[in-house]
Amino acid sequence: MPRRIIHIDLDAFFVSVEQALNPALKGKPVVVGGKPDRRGVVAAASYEARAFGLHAGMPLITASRFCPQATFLEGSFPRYRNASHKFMAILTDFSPFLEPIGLDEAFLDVTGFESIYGSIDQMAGIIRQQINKELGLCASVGIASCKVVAKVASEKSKPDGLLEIAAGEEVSFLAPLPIAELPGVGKKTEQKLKGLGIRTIGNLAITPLNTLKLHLGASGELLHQLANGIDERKVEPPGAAKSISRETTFGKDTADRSSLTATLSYLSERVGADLRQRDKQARCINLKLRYADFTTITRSHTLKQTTDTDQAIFNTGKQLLDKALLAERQLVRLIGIGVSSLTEPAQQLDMLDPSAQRLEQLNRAVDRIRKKYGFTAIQTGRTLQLKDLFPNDKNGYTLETPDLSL
Ligand code: DCP
Ligand code: CA
Repeated sequence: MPRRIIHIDLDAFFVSVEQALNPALKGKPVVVGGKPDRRGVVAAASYEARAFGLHAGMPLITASRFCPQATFLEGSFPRYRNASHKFMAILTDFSPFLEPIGLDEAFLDVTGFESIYGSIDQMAGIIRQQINKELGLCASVGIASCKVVAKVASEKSKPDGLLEIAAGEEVSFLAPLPIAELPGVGKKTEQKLKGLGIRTIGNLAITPLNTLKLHLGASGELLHQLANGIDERKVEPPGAAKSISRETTFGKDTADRSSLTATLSYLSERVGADLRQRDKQARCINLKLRYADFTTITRSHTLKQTTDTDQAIFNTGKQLLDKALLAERQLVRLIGIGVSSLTEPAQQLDMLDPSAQRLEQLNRAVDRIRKKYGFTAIQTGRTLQLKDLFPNDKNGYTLETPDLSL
């Protein structure tokens, strides 16, 4: 049975939340990211500001030159998180098959729901109205038979739009669009494809698979399928994880502290990214070690305050590791780090010290870049050392444990 999938994405999210709180800002060029005399970049720009060429990632100082009359706001992450929770709660009322992506985006599988709402198009209309009424925000919607086409359709419908692609029209809808508009094509891939004379998604769809595999490796095959509107990926509700952990076995048992620390740091970043993707915080940090003789130990520490930062996970893991290494002098075969006692994020974060908030925002920014360019696009000094230990590609290091999730 052909599926019907909705992709929904809030317009100019951070800015729109500010405009809903202060209606005097509506219809005006507004930027969230900070005052232009501060170093930093635009996090979100209203569509009125975009008309002046402003966009996310642009230095604030450049933004203020292009559009001096814009209102520049510091913004408040807890406010956006709060709005995000309300947004997701509205969506849950419409379908249990909900997959949130970040704070302001989600997929819904609504196959068969026509009979309840008349049509999926009408259903999406009701969802958009409700979001507007309850949150004062505009959402754009794409409807299609698979995730990739629904996502591109919502992007095309922006702002405040709705675009449904009928079954059978996926390929003709995608074909004229520039390759950069296909999810999964980042800057590097775009350049490579252009080098091969491939400019549109349609060009990509008819390029022989072998050519793509030769130039792009395994991701060539995936992109070829997506360009042809073939995307079997399911809408996956996140599920209530009780704990999140990552572990790996070393190729050769080791007692080398810097290798152990580098691996721990990398695994902590993986756990942190997963935790933030689920929008959860953790109270308990757990370290696991297996020694050369296969005895396995776990050591745990309970934090005073819940966290979702890579740094807190690593720092606690490192203390547990140092203690364990002092107590046992054997070579290490496997190392793992995990978090448990998961809770909803604390809402009073803005009352804490600003450095905690900055760290939170830094981690979120790193997550976004990694989502776009691959996990190893950003590395810390500590994990760089892993280059000598494990092979890596854009998705991360190839560790001995092929499936890093437990
Ligand atoms: N964000 C950020 N830094 C970026 C990109 C995004 O802080 N480089 C934040 C601010 C955005 C929010 O994430 O409001 C959602 O990102 P989107 O890419 O969905 O962008 P917007 O919602 O702002 O605009 P659009 O209407 O294009 O979806
Ligand atoms: Ca958005």
